[in-house]
Amino acid sequence: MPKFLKSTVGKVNTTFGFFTLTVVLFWLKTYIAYKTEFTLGVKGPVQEFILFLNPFPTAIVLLGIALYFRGRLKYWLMMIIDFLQTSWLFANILYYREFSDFMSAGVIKSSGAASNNLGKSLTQIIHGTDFLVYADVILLILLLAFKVIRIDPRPFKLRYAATLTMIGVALFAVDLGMSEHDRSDLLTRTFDNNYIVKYLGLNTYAGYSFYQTEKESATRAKASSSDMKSVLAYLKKNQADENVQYFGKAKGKNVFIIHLESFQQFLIDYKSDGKEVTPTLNKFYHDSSTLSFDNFYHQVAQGKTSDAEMMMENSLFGLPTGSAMTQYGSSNTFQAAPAILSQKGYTTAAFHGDVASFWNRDNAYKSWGYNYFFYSSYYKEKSDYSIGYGLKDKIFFKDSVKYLEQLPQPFYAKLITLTNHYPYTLDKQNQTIAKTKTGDSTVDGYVQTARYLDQAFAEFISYLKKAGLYKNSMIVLYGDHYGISNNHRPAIAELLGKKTVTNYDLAQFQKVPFMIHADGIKGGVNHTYGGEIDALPTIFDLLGIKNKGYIQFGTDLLSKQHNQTVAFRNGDFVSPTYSKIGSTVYDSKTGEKLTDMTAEQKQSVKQMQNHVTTELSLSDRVIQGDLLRFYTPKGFKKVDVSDYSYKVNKTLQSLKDVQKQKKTSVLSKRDGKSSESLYKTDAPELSDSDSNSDSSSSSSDSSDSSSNSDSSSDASSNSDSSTSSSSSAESSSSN
Ligand code: GP9
Ligand code: MN
Repeated sequence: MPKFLKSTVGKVNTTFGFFTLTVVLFWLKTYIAYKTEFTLGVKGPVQEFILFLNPFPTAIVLLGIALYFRGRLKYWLMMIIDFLQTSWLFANILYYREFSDFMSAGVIKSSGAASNNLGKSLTQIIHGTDFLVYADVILLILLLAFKVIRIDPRPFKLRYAATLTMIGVALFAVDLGMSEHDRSDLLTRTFDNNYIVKYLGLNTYAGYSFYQTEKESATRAKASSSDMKSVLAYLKKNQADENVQYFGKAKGKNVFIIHLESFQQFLIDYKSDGKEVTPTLNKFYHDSSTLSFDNFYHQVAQGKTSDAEMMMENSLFGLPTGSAMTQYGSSNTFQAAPAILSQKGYTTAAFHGDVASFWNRDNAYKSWGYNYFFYSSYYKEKSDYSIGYGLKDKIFFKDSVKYLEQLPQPFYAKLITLTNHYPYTLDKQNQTIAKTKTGDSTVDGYVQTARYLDQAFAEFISYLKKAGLYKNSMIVLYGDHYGISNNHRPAIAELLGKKTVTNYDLAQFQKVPFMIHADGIKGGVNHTYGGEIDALPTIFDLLGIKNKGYIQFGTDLLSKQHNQTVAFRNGDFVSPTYSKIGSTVYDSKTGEKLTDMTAEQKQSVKQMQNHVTTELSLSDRVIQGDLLRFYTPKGFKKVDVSDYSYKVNKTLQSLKDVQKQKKTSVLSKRDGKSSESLYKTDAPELSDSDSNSDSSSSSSDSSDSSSNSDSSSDASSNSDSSTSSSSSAESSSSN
C-alpha cells in the first residue's frame, strides 16, 4: 500500500479520524437520499450548494456529543447517535414515498387521526433496498467489533471537542443565513416541510417539527370544553339571521369556488393603456345574475393563500403569525365547507397546479373533508406548461376538466389559480397587454398576468356553458389577497392616479373581489362592508344551509344583522363609518384623519375595536386549542382523515367506481363521452402538434405523470429563488 494511503487509513484508528469517517458517510447517504428519494425542488447553484452543505452542521454537532465522553464509550455513543439519525432518515424515506411529505412529530406522537393509517400501508411501501441506509452504521460497527478499526482509548481533548461543536454551529449559521437570504421568513411563515429540509436539512427539520408540535400540544392540553362555552356565547350574540329573500336560492346547484390568485378589486373595470385589463371578469361582475361586493376586504396575514382558504371555507381567521393550515391543518378537528357539503350529498374536490404539500394542503384538505384533491401530479407537465409556482392558468383550467367531468353532481369544486402571482412574470407569447409604466418592476407586470387570468377564466366559463354546467352551478369568485404590497407606495399612487397614498388609501387597497353568480338570483353591486371571514355564511345562505350551530366567525353579507366592521388580522379595521389603521382613526366617508373626536365617536370606535379584538382572539383560541374537538354541530359527522387518500392511482380508481354508483357526473350524462373536446383554449403551449394527444390524454396518462411531480416542485422553488431578492420586503408588508 502506498505510504500516503497507509497513513490516511491509519488515521481511522484515531478518534478524530473515525469521527470524520462517520460524519462523511452520514452526509453521503443523506445527500444521496435527498437526490433520489425526495422531491425537494432544488433550483439554481445557491440552492444546490445549500443542499450539499446542510447535512454537515447537525451531523457534526450531534455526533460530536460523543466526543465529550471517555474511552470506548465515545465510540459506541457515536454509533447510537448515528443509528438514531439514520432511523429518522429511514422513516422519512418510507413516509415520503406514501405521502409526498416529511413525517412530522405530530404523526409520531399521535396514533390516531394524524397517523394516516401509516401502519397498514408500511408493508406495501417498504423496499428491501431501503435498509441500505443502515449499511454504513452496520459496517462501522462490524469494523469496530472485529477490530479492523482500532478504538482509540485516549480521551479526546475537551477543547478539540468544543472546537468541533463550534464548527458545527458556525456551519449551521452559514446554512441558515444563506437560506434566509434565498427564502426569507423560512421558519416563521411555515410554508412547506419540503422547504425546511431543502434548506436546513432533515435533522433540523426534526427539531423544528418537535418544537412546533410541543408548542401546539401545550396549548391544546390547556384548552378544555369550557373554553368552547365563551365561543358559543359570543356566537350566540353575534351570528346573524339569514336573508329570506336569498335563502336557498341556489340550493342543489353545483358550487364553483374560483380562487383568483393575488387579485385586487381595483383591477375590476380598471383600464391600462386605454384598455380594460380584465374584460371578462368585468362583464361577470356587472352581470344581472351576479351578486358583486365592492367593499370586500382580504384579511390575511403571513399565511397568505392559506389564510384566505381557512377563512373562505371555515369562517375561522388565520393566525397572527405562520399558517394555521400548516401548523394545525393535519391534527385539528375542523367542520369545513367541504365536509359539511359532502355530508349533504355533494362531491367535493380541490384543484391546484402546485405540489400537494404547499401550505400543507395534502393534510389540511383531508381534515376539511375534501373527497378529492387534484394537484400537480394529476396534470401533464412540460417545461413550458409551468411558470412560478406551477401550471399556467389556461392549461390548469383546461386540464382540470377531465377530472371535473367525473365528479357526481351536485359537486363543490374549488379551483385555485396560480399565474397571477408575484413576481408577475409571463412569457412573451402569453402577453396580450402592455406592462404599466410605473417604473417599479415588481408592479408593472401585474396587469399582464391579471389579463392572462381573465382570459383563462373566459375559456373556462365558455366551457361551462357548453357543458351545461353554467346554468346549474353557483359560481363564486374571490381574490385571496393583495398582489401589490404596501411597500410599493409610489407605484400604487400612480396606478390609482393619485399624487400620494395615505395609510387610509392603502387600507382601501386591500379590497378584493367577491362575486357570486347563479341563474335566478338577483344580482347587482352590493356595497356592504365585509371580508373573507363572511364568505362562508353568505354562501350557505344561498345554498339554503343555516349557519347557526356551526362555529363560524363571519356573518352573512346579505343579512340585515351583518356586522360591517371588517377586522384586519393585525387588529386594525375598516367600516362604513370609521376605520382604524395603526393608532389613527379615519372618517371612512372622507378618508380624512379624525383628530378631535367627540366622546360619542370615541365610544363607537372603542366598541368596534372591542368587537375586532374579541373575534380575532376567540378564533385563535378555537384553532390553537383545537376547540372544535369539543363541539360537533347537530347532524354533522366528525371527519376521519384516514378515510381520505389523494394518491393518484387510488383517486383514479375511485373516480371510475363512483361513475357506476352515481350516474350524475357530466361524463355519465354524456354516456361516457368526454366533454374535453368542448374546451377551447388559445394557450400557445398546447397549439403544437402534440396538443391533440394532450387533450385526448386519458386518466392513465396522468397517473404516469405522478412521477413528474418533480418538475412542478422545481417550478415552485424556481419562483422562490427568482423572487428571493425582494421577497423579504414583500412578505414583511402588512395591511
Ligand atoms: C402556492 C400558492 C401560492 O401553492 O397557493 O401561495 P401564496 O404565496 O399566494 O400564499
Ligand atoms: Mn395567494
